Amino acid sequence: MTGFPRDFVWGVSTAAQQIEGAVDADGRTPSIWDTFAHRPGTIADGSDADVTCDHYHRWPEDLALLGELGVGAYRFSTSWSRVVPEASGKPNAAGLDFYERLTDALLERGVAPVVNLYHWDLPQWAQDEGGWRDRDTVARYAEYAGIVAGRLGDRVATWSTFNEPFEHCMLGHVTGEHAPGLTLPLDEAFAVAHHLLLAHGNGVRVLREAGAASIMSINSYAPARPASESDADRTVAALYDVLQNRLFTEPLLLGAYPEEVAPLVEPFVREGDLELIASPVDRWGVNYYAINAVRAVDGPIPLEVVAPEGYPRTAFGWAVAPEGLGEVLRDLGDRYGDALPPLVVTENGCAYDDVVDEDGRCDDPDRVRYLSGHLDAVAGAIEAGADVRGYFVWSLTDNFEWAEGFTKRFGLAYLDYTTGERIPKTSFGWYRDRIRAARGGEG
Ligand code: IFM
Repeated sequence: MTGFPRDFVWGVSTAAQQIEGAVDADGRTPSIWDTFAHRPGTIADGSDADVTCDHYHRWPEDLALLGELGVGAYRFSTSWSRVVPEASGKPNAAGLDFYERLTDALLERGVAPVVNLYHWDLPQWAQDEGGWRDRDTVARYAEYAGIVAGRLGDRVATWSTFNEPFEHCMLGHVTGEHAPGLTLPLDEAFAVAHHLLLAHGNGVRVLREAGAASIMSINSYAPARPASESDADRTVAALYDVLQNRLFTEPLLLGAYPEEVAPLVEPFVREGDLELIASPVDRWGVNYYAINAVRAVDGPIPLEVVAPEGYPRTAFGWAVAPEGLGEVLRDLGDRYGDALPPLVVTENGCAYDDVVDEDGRCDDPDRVRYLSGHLDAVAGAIEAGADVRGYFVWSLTDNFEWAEGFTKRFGLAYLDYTTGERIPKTSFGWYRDRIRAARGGEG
């Protein structure tokens, strides 16, 4: 059990759209994901996000789970369409009350709230006004950020502006697999990328004005390997590395787009944008799940991402490759040096086909192996010099896994979607014990 400083932050992460349900309660209006999920054929099991884990009503049970786990921090996101349900921009007091109750209850339990302002759930009204293709959405995001920070800013120390803009941009606006389900040509999608980044910059400004102590940007990383030795696969693996690992990171850290894509983004960039985007942040959120292999294909998107050969796979088909996490943590330091703030692993986890046995237990040894291996990789990276300050498991309970609906279970606790019951899995007790041991046996 070496490698974890005593003040290392142990946490779990969730997202509003995936857990809250209650999509029309207390004034909330639809997000793009509510609209998308109700469109036939979009979600693998034909489900929607109307109820999910019903966290909006059952949050005290989820807080009790956090207490049992003994985590020091809980990362959740606020739902924009719960806080600002209409294009008028008027704040919804009932929506803000919910997040205030949650925040206060976390603080009472000694769990630090980590509030993420955007996890892919744009209000439908904002999409109808043009969504992220439209620069005006940046200003709407800043208004929303100011409203949340105005209500919670005196209690929440740690904030993040966005989660995984790469996936939201590409899956939502290029491949159409995610909401809002657009299939824009890649060059038009760079408008979306730039506006997401600009909104982040505005978010940092607004959060600083509200006195935020610590602000994060959260991006996903996946080492990219060519699927074969062919020149075509090598070329698209390099392109994928730029898009997945550098397109969002370099403007944020260096104030410049990677030269491979800069001319394509340039039409959307105005004076002062890059300075704002590169506003200093305090922590760097790293989401990691797998190493990817990339192969060349014909079509408007010239590449396909597949699992590399030779690794065990999760139920999602993703490679179980803990060394990839170590590689990501070390490479960020190598690539960006002093420009890189201290790192936090803000998501790491795996989907398996978990079942509850006749004794009511859910045994998930594959998840224990996965998490254990990845924590070892984090410890190894720290020993090798990476400045990693925290680790958050995705996720507290099984939840709505976007286009996969409820078919993919990532939770430390099993969610019975018929009764809403939360059943801690073996991995839940394992994580609790691992946290205790890392803290030197304290509860
Ligand atoms: O469930 C998602 C989460 O919303 C964003 N990061 C990846 C997770 C697993 O796919």
